[in-house]
Amino acid sequence: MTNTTDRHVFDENDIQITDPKSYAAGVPAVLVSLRRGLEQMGPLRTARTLARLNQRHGFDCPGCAWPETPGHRKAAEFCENGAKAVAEEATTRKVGPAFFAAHSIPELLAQTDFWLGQQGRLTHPMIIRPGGAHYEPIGWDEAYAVIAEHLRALPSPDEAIFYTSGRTSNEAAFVYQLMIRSFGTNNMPDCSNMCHESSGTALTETIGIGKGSVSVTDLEDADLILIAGQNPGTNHPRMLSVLEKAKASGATVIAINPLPEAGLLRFKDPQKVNGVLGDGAQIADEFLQIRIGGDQALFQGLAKLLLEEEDRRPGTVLDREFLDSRCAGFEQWAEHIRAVDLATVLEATGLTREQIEQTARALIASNATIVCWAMGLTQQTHGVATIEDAVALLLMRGMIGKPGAGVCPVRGHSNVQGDRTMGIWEKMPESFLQALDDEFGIRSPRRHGLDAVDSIRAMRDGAAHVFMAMGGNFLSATPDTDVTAAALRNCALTVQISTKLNRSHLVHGRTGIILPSLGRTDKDVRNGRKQLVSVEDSMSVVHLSRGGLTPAGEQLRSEVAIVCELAQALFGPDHPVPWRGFADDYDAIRDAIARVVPGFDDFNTRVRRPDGFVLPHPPRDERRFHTATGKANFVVNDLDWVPVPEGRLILQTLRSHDQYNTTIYGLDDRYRGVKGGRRVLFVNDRDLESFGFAAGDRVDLISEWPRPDGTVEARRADDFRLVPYPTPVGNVAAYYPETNPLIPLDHVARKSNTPVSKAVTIRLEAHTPRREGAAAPGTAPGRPSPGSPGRGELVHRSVAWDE
Ligand SMILES: Nc1nc2c(c(=O)[nH]1)N[C@H]1C(S)=C(S)[C@@H](COP(=O)(O)OP(=O)(O)OC[C@H]3O[C@@H](n4cnc5c(=O)[nH]c(N)nc54)[C@H](O)[C@@H]3O)O[C@H]1N2
Ligand SMILES: Nc1nc2c(c(=O)[nH]1)N[C@H]1C(S)=C(S)[C@@H](COP(=O)(O)OP(=O)(O)OC[C@H]3O[C@@H](n4cnc5c(=O)[nH]c(N)nc54)[C@H](O)[C@@H]3O)O[C@H]1N2
Ligand SMILES: [Mo]
Repeated sequence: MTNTTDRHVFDENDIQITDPKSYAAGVPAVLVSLRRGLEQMGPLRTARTLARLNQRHGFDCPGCAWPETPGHRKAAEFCENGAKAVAEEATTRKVGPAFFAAHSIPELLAQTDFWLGQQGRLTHPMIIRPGGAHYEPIGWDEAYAVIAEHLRALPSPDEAIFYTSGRTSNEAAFVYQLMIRSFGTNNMPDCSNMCHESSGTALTETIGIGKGSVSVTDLEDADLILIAGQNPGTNHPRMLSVLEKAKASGATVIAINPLPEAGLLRFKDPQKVNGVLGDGAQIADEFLQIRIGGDQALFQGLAKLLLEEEDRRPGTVLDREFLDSRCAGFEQWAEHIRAVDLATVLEATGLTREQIEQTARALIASNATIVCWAMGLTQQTHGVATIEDAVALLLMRGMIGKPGAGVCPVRGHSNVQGDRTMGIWEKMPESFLQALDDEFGIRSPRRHGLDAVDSIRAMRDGAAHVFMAMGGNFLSATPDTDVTAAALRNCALTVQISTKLNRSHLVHGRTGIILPSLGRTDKDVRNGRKQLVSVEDSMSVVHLSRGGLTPAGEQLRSEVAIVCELAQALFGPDHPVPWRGFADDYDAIRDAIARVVPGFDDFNTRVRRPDGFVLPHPPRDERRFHTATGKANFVVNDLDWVPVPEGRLILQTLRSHDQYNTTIYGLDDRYRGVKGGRRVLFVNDRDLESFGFAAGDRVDLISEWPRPDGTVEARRADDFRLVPYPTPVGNVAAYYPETNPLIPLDHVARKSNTPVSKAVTIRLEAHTPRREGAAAPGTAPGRPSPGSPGRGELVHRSVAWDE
């Protein structure tokens, strides 16, 4: 496997560590994006592709869900990591029948995620039959027939599971959920279950709609912006330009994070001369280095200080008019908050009293406050409660439904919000199901379906037998990798509709099928006409996306076509849904969406406007709250936080600067000073010392989970380098998905069932190399552990550019 002449060969044990950077973007970012494009696509395709990224006549960036600035788009409305996402998809490397013939499943399982992703675009439908070791080509019609046969053979439709990742367009998502509900189940887990489910749950309960209430303009107009549990420099880089603008017009930005993330400290805008030459703009005015899981304590502590100031100087803090006319539950909540013990708040947050008082003063001084957040808040046991307390902090001062103020959950996948709007949810409300039934003459099932965690349980326990995924990488994205692997292998059939090879293709059911699909950048022609799709960004703006690249092969089909063709095979010619018409003309799908989904009237016309259109949002538009009380709700939550048990550490699992979720772009985390490897554990100097380790030591991570019977379940992830880092004492960080085998399936957030990826109790052991060939724990002998990708060095096949 070794080819030392190849310049891409990495020895993951040869990791270089330098000091973390205190600024994001700038010239290195421009260079990295061009280099990645050239490596994957060659010069012509790179120039052509990047010129269309996020432009009105181009395609929506398959990176994050951050909106485009309406009206004035720059020539280059993208970031380094958007360019990497595009290069990853628009690559000219290919994975076809010859590749699968050459590599058996055990061989592929031994490769790293990085290596798998680097092999290129999937080009042919493939099948692996019971007992087989290789995927083999299969025709589309035969593949559909195999899937339909398996689905029809199930005793109940609820024994099938249909996953969705968040890149799927509105049109594809709508026909997909229509097929699934026509089949008879609501088992529709999606990546949102592992992402912003806590936000959706908290916002629905408090303000009556599970979406953010602000626009880009609001951010620019804000007086005060809190950014909690989010790393925009890496994951939403275009947000930095907006923050820079907000600051130029006087906003104060407070970053709340256990880590001093580069993007929050300083930002150099590569689009501007001073960004290239100068020191860049200071983004965060204050950095609250909070302990992992301390945010609810911070929000409750702040609320208490605000209530006390109102007592001292009545009428100066609370928006009484708003509270009286628009809110419910304030008095009860305030009574609860007054009883909060500030000593506990200081212990839970690790902050000083002065820091909290200063933040309280900033909240009182601000006439327009926005709270932004992402995974640092949602992936916590008390994620829903934390967000409800953040909302309460805004509501008490009337900070919603007015310019420059509101809630801003910053979404991940580029259409994760749109997929939900289109009905990808295991518990869509009755009004949606009824509208769907009325439009199509079907009978949607009413019983709620399974989310991601419950789907794994069902497959593990033999209660579900067919698993199908519209994009994503279910195995690597979900917690408890070995348990998920066993669950998937327990299925009769697994089907992956994908653009790129990933670990989920290698851990399959008795029969496994791969269906290669077009991506966002690809030209989609049906019936001689170029088809358009639409997406909804993090701020509820719906707009078109038009791919333009020549697809990786003749065999690729669009997600819409795949769903409609499978539905025809499954339901036969007499089904009431016009599948054929939908596959040939996406305008017809949009016309149906317009009749079923609120806010989409005149969809086909409005989506063709230059900047698309904004969906209704009652709290933002008219300060109306469609909750059970008809008002904005203050919810009383007991204070919860994450103490560090003696001799243990709390691990958060996060993204490096060189990955898109489970897709690994490269092995460098530039802003955090890591080069050439991913198996690192960021740890405070004092913990290094107290545990008797030195920088660079190799350790094994063992997570501990108490069973109901009092015993402890241990999970391991082996061989991580210790990297001293400015993280709070007792709190450590490492990358996902390498650490997912450590997260117990039952470690979930209350109410949202989201895996708690940001607070896992672990201990360290000095790394003991395992005997060569010995099976990793949790796997059958001879079968490589799906969660511990092999350390095989990276070897690139030579590829010929076709453009
Ligand atoms: N380039 C790139 N862009 C992406 C993605 C990607 O992988 N790569 N993924 C996309 C997706 S799906 C998503 S959901 C988003 C994710 O965007 P983020 O949520 O920014 O992603 P994470 O890397 O998980 O970072 C979580 C941040 O929360 C902090 N944190 C951890 N625990 C706590 C805590 O208890 N309290 C507080 N206050 N902070 C905490 C971490 O230090 C880190 O800065 O990005 C999207 N955009
Ligand atoms: N430990 C830990 N686990 C986490 C997280 C964490 O912070 N820590 N974050 C969670 C979050 S926020 C999320 S959103 C999930 C992400 O979970 P997923 O969305 O399931 O994972 P991705 O890595 O984004 O999926 C990548 C795969 O999608 C396929 N793909 C890409 N584009 C397309 C397309 O256009 N069409 C189709 N059909 N396929 C496509 C490719 O085959 C690629 O390999 O992971 C979650 N898991
Ligand atoms: Mo996400």
